[in-house]
Amino acid sequence: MKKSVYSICGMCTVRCPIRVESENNQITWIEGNPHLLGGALCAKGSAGEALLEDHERPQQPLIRVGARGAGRWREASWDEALDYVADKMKGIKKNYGPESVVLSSRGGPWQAMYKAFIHAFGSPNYTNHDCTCGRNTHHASLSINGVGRKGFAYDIKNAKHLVLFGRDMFSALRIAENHQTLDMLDNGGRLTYVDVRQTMTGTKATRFFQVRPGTDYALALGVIHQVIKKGYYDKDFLEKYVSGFAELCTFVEEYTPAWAAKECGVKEKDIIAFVEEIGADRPNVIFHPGWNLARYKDSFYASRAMHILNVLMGNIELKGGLFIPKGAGDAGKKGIRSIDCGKPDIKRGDGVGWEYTHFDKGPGLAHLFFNRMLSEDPYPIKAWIAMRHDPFSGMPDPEQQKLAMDKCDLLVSIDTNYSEFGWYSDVILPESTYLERDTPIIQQKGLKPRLAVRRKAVEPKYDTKSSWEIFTGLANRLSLDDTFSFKTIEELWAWQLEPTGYTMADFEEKGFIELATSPIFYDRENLDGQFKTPSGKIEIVSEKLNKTGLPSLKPFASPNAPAKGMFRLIYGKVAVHTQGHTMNNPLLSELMPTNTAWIHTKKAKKMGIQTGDLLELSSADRSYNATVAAHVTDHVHPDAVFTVHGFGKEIPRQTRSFMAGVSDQKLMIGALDDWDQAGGGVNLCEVFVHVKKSIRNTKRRLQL
Ligand SMILES: Nc1nc2c(c(=O)[nH]1)N[C@H]1C(S)=C(S)[C@@H](COP(=O)(O)OP(=O)(O)OC[C@H]3O[C@@H](n4cnc5c(=O)[nH]c(N)nc54)[C@H](O)[C@@H]3O)O[C@H]1N2
Ligand SMILES: Nc1nc2c(c(=O)[nH]1)N[C@H]1C(S)=C(S)[C@@H](COP(=O)(O)OP(=O)(O)OC[C@H]3O[C@@H](n4cnc5c(=O)[nH]c(N)nc54)[C@H](O)[C@@H]3O)O[C@H]1N2
Ligand code: SF4
Ligand SMILES: [Mo]
Repeated sequence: MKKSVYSICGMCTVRCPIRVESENNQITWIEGNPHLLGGALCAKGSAGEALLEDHERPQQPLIRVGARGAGRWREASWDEALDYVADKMKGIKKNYGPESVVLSSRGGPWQAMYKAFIHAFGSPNYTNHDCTCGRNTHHASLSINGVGRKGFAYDIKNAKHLVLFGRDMFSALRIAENHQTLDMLDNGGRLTYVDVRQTMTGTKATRFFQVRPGTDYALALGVIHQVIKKGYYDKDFLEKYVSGFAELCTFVEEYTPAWAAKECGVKEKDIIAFVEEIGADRPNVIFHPGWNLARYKDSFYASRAMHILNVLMGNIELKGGLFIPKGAGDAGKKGIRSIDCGKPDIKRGDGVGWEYTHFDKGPGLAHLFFNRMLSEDPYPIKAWIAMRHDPFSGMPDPEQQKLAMDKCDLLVSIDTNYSEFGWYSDVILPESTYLERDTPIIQQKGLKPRLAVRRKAVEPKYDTKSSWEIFTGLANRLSLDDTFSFKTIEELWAWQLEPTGYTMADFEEKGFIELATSPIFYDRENLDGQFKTPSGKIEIVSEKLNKTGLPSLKPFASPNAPAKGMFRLIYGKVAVHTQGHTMNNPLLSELMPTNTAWIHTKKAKKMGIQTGDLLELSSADRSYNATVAAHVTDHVHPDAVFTVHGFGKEIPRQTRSFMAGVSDQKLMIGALDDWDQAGGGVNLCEVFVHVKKSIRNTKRRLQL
């Protein structure tokens, strides 16, 4: 039987709308939703079927029988596995209190359910991946605008100039955003790209700055200096909505383009020419703060500089600028319901909210759990449930994490794959792939808000379940039925939609429900109340921040150069892989089976290295070594070696990715404790590694 459903891609967390065709329970076609993406899909999205068909993913619940990480499992029924997890959780609750259980997830629109589960159980310890992703930018935005990083979105299509600092958007891609950028370029718009190496995005840019690693803040300060000097800022907007401009002017006086050029290793005249361009293009100039401006010790301040530049451009709430994402209420509609349970009033186990009071309590900061798990302060952590999250891939130094995880009586991985954490855990609860499962309805904010839902295209190939079934199964066993009262997804959908007046049939025509037919902008003359700072203004100088001992305007500190024989380790994404979880995908592993280490031509020449030679990369303390092929190029800064994240997997059941390439996070020894005290993000880019030519013989390696 032939079938066509609209759904949501799950190969990465962009969650593009898709249309999927199947015949006799086999996927025959996947494309981007024609109503929104004109059919476009990326390579990863096209490899969804390969994920589904992959026999190297867990096919039923597994319970560990050998030592942790030894890879000896027994197959279990769902009842047995859910009973096992629930019984352990009950025991932990009785002996140590409910707060002894941590649940980490990948965040995103479905996190309400996971959060509600752990809160209903009685633990405040919900956390997510964001300390290695967008926390610095998030906290930077909060400190200036009073709203987090999702408090603004970007109308790139109608912009005249998009400025990206280390936001490699044509590799680390979002299809709709890429379409918008290409449209902007077609319309004569400009793209300025800043990176320490050349990238897919840099090659499309109209201006490219290759900076010394960790000097974005200097470049931004030089730009701010010049913008102010030339008067290229929106005086009316500043007067109406912004405080602290006078302090900013004084602060940037010394940070001239000439000074910035020296710090960054770019030309002064290019900085000046760039400022002339944005002077001409404003207010339709977007400084996209990305996620972390890479992950340096001053990324919080570099991110703040991006937000300040947007404010100077006066680009907020206008076409071709930044806009506040609109929800159902803005469209005069009622919103959907979502599962919710208030957070228990107990101190968080990561110290956020009581020891670290300046951070958004929300998901806390996952990396701060580990030392506290070791010292059992403020209380012991006895279980860690990772839902669509792989702490050992997404966070640095997995060996150090294991020491803390070993204090736990229960480690659970809810995953579609074997993750590195899953392989070390006690129980794997395999989730059905996104093509085999339904998920709750979500609201997507934007200029035109909409409702979306993921629908299963085929029945599960193996004995796997959807996350709503897994959480409901656990919740029932733990007597959390008040929060998880529904029995079927249809019941949940009906409850979610009830206030809106819509029904599931309304998704059928296009796969989503449009809540507004034309873009909604607020009145730019009346934005009062939108900036949730103490003063209600956009605060360039924040009293709240100053009170926590953090300056609002921090002088630039030049980054350390690498010691002799060492390089700064830089990482990034590629268009054909997602984080650390597609390396074993049958199709994607064929497209890119391993990573390499990029090294600058001059450095390579000195070391007698050519492309294809094997390099040995060792962590600073030499406790972790990896061998990987060199990619010799002029397009990486000489201080750095660059590698694509996600490789160096050590899961024997995943034969295609087993030991392929180098793992950046395993080289980051000690990095869990090196984090931005102001922004909360882990300083993933402040890691130095030893690099030398390997004595291993490539030919012999092939024979083995
Ligand atoms: N294909 C694909 N797309 C993705 C993802 C994926 O895994 N695969 N992941 C998604 C997620 S979760 C995220 S957060 C985004 C991430 O999106 P990005 O942040 O754009 O992605 P990265 O590749 O991590 O970007 C890091 C870039 O920063 C550069 N860099 C390193 N040091 C510096 C520096 O000092 N200054 C500057 N200016 N640049 C520097 C690196 O060379 C690299 O090109 O991508 C999303 N999209
Ligand atoms: N060294 C280094 N560290 C990094 C990064 C880096 O580039 N280098 N990138 C950082 C960034 S930007 C981010 S966002 C984080 C990401 O960190 P994580 O969120 O941990 O990484 P992912 O690999 O996206 O996903 C985690 C797990 O989710 C599983 N998964 C995928 N789809 C599904 C599904 O449908 N259901 C379930 N249950 N599980 C699923 C995957 O198999 C994987 O094991 O890592 C960060 N850490
Ligand atoms: S960017 Fe690609 S992998 Fe990610 S959701 Fe969209 S189609 Fe899927
Ligand atoms: Mo991310």
